[in-house]
Amino acid sequence: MLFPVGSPGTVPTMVKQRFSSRAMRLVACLAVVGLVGTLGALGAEAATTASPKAAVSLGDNFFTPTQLTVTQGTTVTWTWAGANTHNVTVVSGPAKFHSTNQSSGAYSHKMTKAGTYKIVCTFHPGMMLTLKVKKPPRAAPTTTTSS
Ligand SMILES: [Cu+2]
Repeated sequence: MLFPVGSPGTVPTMVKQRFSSRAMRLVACLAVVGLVGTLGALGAEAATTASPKAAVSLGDNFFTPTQLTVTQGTTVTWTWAGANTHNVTVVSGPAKFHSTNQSSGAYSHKMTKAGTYKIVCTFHPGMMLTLKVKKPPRAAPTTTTSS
C-alpha cells in the first residue's frame, strides 16, 4: 500500500460519531473502500508511465504474438488463456528465465538485458516466441565546451 492508512481513515471515524446506525457505518466503509480504490488506481497509472509493459498470451498451443519487440526495462506479462498446461522458457538469449508450469494465471519478467530471446513452451514443440529487447533511445547528447 502506497498511501498512509491514517489520512483516509479519519473520514469514517467522523461519520461514525455522527451516525451510529449499522447502515451508516456500512456506507462509511464502502466510501473508504471507494476512496482507497481510486487512490490505488491513480498510483497504478503513475507506475505504468514509469515502467513500460507488454503482454503476451498463451493459447493452445501458441504464443500471441509470436514476435515482439520491446524496449529494455519493459516488464512482459504472459497470461495463460488456453486450457492446457504451458510454461514460458528461454532457450537462448542474453538472460535465462522461465515460469512454472501453469494452466492459468500470469507470469511477469522485467527485460533488463537487450538482445534476442528465443522463448518456448517445453511441452509443445513449435510453440515459440521471438522477443527482441532494444536498448532505449539515447538522450539528446550534451555538448561540453571548454573555453
Ligand atoms: Cu505449451
